[in-house]
Amino acid sequence: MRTAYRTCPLCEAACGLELTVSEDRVVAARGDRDHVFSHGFVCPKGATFGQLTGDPDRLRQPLVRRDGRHVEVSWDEAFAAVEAGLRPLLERHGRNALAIYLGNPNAHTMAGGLYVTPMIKAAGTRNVFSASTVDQMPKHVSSGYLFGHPLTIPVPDIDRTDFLLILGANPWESNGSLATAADFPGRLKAIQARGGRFVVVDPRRTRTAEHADEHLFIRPGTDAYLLFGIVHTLFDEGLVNLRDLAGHVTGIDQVRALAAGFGPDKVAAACGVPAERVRDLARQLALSDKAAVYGRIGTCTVEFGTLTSWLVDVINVLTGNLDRPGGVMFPLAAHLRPSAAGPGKGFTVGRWHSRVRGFPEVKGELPVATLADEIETPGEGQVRAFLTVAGNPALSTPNSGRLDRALGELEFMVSVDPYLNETTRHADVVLPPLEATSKGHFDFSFLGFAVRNFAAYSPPVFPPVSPSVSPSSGIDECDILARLIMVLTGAFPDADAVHEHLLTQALERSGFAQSRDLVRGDGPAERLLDVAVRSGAYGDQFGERPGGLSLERLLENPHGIDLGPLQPRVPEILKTPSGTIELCVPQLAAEADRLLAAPVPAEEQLVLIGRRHLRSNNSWMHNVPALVKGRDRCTLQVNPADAARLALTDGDEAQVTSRAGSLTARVEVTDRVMPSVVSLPHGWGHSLPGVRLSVAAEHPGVNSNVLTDELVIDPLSGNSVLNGIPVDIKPL
Ligand SMILES: Nc1nc2c(c(=O)[nH]1)N[C@H]1C(S)=C(S)[C@@H](COP(=O)(O)OP(=O)(O)OC[C@H]3O[C@@H](n4cnc5c(=O)[nH]c(N)nc54)[C@H](O)[C@@H]3O)O[C@H]1N2
Ligand SMILES: Nc1nc2c(c(=O)[nH]1)N[C@H]1C(S)=C(S)[C@@H](COP(=O)(O)OP(=O)(O)OC[C@H]3O[C@@H](n4cnc5c(=O)[nH]c(N)nc54)[C@H](O)[C@@H]3O)O[C@H]1N2
Ligand code: SF4
Ligand SMILES: [Mo]
Repeated sequence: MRTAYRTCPLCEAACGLELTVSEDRVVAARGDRDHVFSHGFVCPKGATFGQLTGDPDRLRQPLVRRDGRHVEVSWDEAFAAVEAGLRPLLERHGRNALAIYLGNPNAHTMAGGLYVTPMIKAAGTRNVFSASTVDQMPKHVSSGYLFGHPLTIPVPDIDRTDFLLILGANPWESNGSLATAADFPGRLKAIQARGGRFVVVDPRRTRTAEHADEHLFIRPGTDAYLLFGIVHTLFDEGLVNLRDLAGHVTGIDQVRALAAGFGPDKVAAACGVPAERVRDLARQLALSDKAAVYGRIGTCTVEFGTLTSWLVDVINVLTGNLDRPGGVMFPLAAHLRPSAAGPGKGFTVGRWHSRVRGFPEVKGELPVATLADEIETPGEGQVRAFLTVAGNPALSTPNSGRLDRALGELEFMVSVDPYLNETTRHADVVLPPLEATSKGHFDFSFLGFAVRNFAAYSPPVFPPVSPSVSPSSGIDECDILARLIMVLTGAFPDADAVHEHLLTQALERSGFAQSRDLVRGDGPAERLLDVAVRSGAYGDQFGERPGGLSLERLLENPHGIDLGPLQPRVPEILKTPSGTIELCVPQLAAEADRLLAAPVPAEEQLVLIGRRHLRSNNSWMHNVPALVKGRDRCTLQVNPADAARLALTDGDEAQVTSRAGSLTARVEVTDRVMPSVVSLPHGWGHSLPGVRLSVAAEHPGVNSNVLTDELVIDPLSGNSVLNGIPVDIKPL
């Protein structure tokens, strides 16, 4: 037995784990008490890390579908099958005949951070889709317009704030998102312990809401009204105070004019939050010395998602809390560098459009809500082949019943995924990456959203065995993606040539092309990390700044390296054409007008929202016994008043129907959901034929995305609407 330290790769909190390890498996996992960021915190998912990586249902060899059945083959056979399936098809129908879908775990792997972008380039298709358009795309778009770059997203400085307003987030169970904060619950309690307050706005009384100083119910999809009501009050009561941002903001008068139509009485009628509470929130935000507004997925997965995400930061700006300790701030990750001085090009969308419904490209991708259209609709540019990496769109995207049928019509499909699940069952070839314990880990995605700057790298716990030594051993995900790049380009003799090419590119981009011999690292991802970190904000600049960060220094510090509290970054970080925070662009002004003209949602219409549980992670962790045992969690929560009206009692089966589909769910009567709102978690529905998830099959649940509607989207970002879905409910 030995001890190994490793960052948990399962959610955005990036906790340090202390693993007890035998020769070939993780025997126990607990929080790493010496970790500079998580200080010993762990949740039930991190604690079952060993069971997850040791899951007997995990694929360890590639699968190829023969006569409708998936059979194990060697890696060479699998890549030959990919080549045979893909190359002629792309030659005949063109590059756009291939669609790519990138799922959430790409944000949690080094391969996702380093090899996915080159793979998309190699594919040369415009049909790129990802979990971003069922998640945070509105925040990218609003940040792009405000600050000039879609990744310039401010995070709440929760360790120093006095007052935090949380909308549409439940970090007590999700552990936070677009705000990496290990032990989010502990950090929220610390606000209260130092005399501060936090308020939660949510249609459901979540665990976060229970611990809050105040919880306000809100009608799903109506946060934009509430936030506009706050903006209106800030102007109306003379509470606007830019503080240090004065001179760095343009567009204030336009925002004042837009907000004029959203008086507290008007917004109260639309969102259900009383007018006096709207005014009071504005006053608390303006009068607290340090205040922050934080909105997350409940504010994104709605029809006015970009407008809502924008309003969150408009308030942070108008109260002078953006880029200020205790407000919302911009992290500086170790693998990145501060920007060059001066304005930038700004943010634009629409370099191309989706073929069938004409949606603009955003951040290089198209809305996943239109993927089925692209597969089903004949004509030039029709999608005929599909590549998924770490995604389960058959469960996680809207009207997934339709998408599931469309996947069955494809001519060829490849999935890079460790499970044969609801999506990969359609694949002709499944390429399973090594388990997390056999790969290194660095959070390229999340360190840029951390509420305190820090860096950590974890080496593989079990060094991978080459498939030439043991044919049943997997290959690293970077090698899988490199071999896909070979197939897609036809340009490289082997995976090593791809790795070498990317390393040369990275060195050139960093300005250290001459330092090739100084690069360290056992694997290709590690070498790219070394280049990024050494040329990054805190790096040793390949010896120019002795004592600076490098892969070597990260390896010497298995509990991570603390890089201090967040620092102000305005104006360096602003890359809009004017070099200011552009508070009001025409796209958002038009959205505000659209909201003003929109019919106020009918109060008696039943609407569906989702629900995350501490022991789930989207769709893919229901095969770990410890995480699914106990009471059935896939229930339809119904408010007692609605239950009485619909003649439903606790434990009944109900038929739930939307424009998109219909399903049967077990009813749980609870006043945790507000009247006219019902809640069903997503990521369930594991009873489809061809799936190899033996534990999940015993607790299948139902797929809530059968009900969500692919025809309604947030127009500015292309994001799906997954909350506030109109439904009819009948007892069975
Ligand atoms: N109704 C509703 N739908 C939702 C949401 C909601 O709130 N409500 N939430 C949305 C959100 S926020 C998200 S992010 C999406 C998630 O949507 P997806 O990313 O499509 O789905 P996941 O369930 O995260 O599936 C992850 C897949 O990655 C595989 N995987 C796990 N680890 C690895 C790895 O290391 N490498 C590779 N290659 N594969 C791996 C798993 O086996 C699984 O197939 O769901 C969205 N869908
Ligand atoms: N345990 C667990 N942790 C996870 C995940 C998981 O599946 N399980 N998924 C991970 C992923 S991929 C992500 S993106 C993050 C998401 O992290 P969070 O954003 O914290 O996600 P949720 O827990 O879904 O919280 C969203 C809240 O919004 C509420 N809501 C719904 N509609 C509205 C609305 O219109 N207005 C308002 N104000 N609220 C609304 C819901 O009731 C819910 O409580 O979690 C991550 N962490
Ligand atoms: S909170 Fe997230 S990172 Fe921390 S142990 Fe749980 S799943 Fe892992
Ligand atoms: Mo997500």
